[in-house]
Amino acid sequence: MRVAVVGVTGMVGQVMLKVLAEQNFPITTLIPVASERSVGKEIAFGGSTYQVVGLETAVEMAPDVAIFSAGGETSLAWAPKFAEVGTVVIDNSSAWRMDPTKKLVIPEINGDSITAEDKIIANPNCSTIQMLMALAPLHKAYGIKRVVVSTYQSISGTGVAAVNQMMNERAGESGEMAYPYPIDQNCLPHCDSFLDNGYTKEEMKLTNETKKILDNNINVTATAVRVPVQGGHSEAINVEFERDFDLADVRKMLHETEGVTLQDSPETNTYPMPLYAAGKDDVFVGRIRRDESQANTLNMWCVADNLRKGAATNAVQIAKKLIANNILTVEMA
Ligand code: 2RA
Repeated sequence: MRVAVVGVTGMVGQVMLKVLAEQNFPITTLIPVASERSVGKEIAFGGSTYQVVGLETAVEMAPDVAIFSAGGETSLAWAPKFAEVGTVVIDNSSAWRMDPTKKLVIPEINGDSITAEDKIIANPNCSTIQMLMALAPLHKAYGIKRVVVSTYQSISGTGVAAVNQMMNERAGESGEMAYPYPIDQNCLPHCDSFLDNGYTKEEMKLTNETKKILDNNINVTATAVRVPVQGGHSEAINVEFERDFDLADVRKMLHETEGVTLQDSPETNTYPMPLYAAGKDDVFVGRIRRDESQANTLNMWCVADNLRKGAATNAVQIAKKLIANNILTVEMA
């Protein structure tokens, strides 16, 4: 299969290459795509070396799949051009997520909704993916009415400049400022830009994407906070159900959910932490307990690697779903 990775030199692009290799995705030709300043750079993959090409050239090469992580503007301008030559685009930006004609997919939840007509498929936001991986099985069992979520998002979600700022601050050095305030030793209730309703775009992604993927009747209110953690997003989730639940059943359901690992044993200080979730593909759930202040309501703590299941791994899993559902065919070697 001819696979383009658009934004290949970025943090998510690099993780995409890693995950494609780890999962033995059936690539016969890799087409690494980046901005003009990177054209000609060599990328090692699967025992071969490939040269980075620009977008125009990549479209002419008509890959079977193009996995994008190159920002919304590039996706809006170029995803349709790839689709026109028959490429299936899986886009990690927010550009297409709320487009009513585009599918927004977490393979374990709604991967089977994809059809051969879907030429541009949107990857949800990282914080949405991990939250819904934990909530989807519980919604089926008890019917979710409302979610109150606070996120503790790693600095890698902002980008390499923010990671550099934090590391410089930690080393007592000055350098490029990605944020107007210090990141290290600080918490910033400011992920993405502010909207007229007082929320940030990041917070409204949790609301809007939950409604699109899981159920339009679910009410979500979010507070997204940037914390001085290099990798891995954490979330404190309070969820109110239509019906009562049994804690043992909740734990059993989550334990049995593919892609979710239960880490919930307070007596042994066992709970999810971003430092230990980094580099892994599962969503880790713990601190499960009844909200004693309100009927039919549960608290939980959820952690995942925002560059893996929150972005690259979910995108690669969508591509694998296309093969499993015979939407993409693998040419025999
Ligand atoms: C963040 N969700 O963590 C975004 C990543 N693009 O800022």
